Amino acid sequence: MGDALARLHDAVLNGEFRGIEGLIEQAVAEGHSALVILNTALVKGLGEAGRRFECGEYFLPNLVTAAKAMSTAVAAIQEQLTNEGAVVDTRGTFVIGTIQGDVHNIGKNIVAAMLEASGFRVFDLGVDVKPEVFVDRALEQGADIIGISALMTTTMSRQQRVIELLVERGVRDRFKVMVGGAPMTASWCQRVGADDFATDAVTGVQKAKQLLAR
Ligand code: B12
Repeated sequence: MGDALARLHDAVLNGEFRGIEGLIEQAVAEGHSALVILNTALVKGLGEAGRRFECGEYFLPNLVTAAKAMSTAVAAIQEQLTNEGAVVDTRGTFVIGTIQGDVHNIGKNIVAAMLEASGFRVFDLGVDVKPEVFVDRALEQGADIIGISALMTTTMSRQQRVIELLVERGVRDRFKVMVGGAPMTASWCQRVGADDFATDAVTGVQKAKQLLAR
């Protein structure tokens, strides 16, 4: 790992959000692409913070500052992440949000940035989004794909509610639906009646393109 990448990894892990934009600039100056910075430094740093939280070495305040450092770094790199795609044509409209009860948005924001980089028009509904709001906004925006993020086993079930509402309103076949987030599996995707799922942004974008090609 380059010098700036290693320092970025540690800055996220240690929750040192002040000055993290400067480290991003340094990593870019060292010639690293936004995707490399994201995957080799930032995601790994936050992953290690998550591991430490799981085994009791880190407490919630540590996780909060690590997440703040990650969010600051992702915001600093977002424009470059989008520019790296440099796609001119619009592939389709993607309405994305984190489901009700869940405020995890780091991964969702990365997916949104990478979708934009790949030519999608993205409407980001934010976090803690009610199932009804997914459906209303998708109809308003003429979405092609609805993407529902959930990071917790306790909030996953509400993804299913979005699909039930689409069926109840007789509009299920107007949209492709993707469920996303670390706890997603093929069997969960099938059980809730989604069209596809992803547990990382790169696969998510690939699958979104495939869904529209069908
Ligand atoms: C950072 C973090 C936080 C931060 C979130 C900050 C933020 N702005 O997002 C803070 C500190 C606020 C937080 C709070 C909580 N958290 Co938390 N958190 C995490 C942690 C460490 C990392 C999540 C993350 O950002 N990962 C990095 C990103 C890049 O990865 P990702 O989120 O998986 O996203 C990728 C994919 O999932 C996919 N993807 C995501 N969304 C979508 C959407 C679509 C459409 C597609 C296609 C793909 C896709 O692509 C993304 C990019 O590659 C995880 C542990 C872990 N290892 O996942 C716990 C974790 C998710 N949290 C957990 C818990 C319990 C909580 C709290 C309840 C803690 C508490 N006691 O208060 C609260 C809940 C708050 C709430 N109501 O939502 C648990 C959930 C357990 C469970 N039952 O499922 C975890 C698993 C930790 C643990 N093992 O205990 N958390």
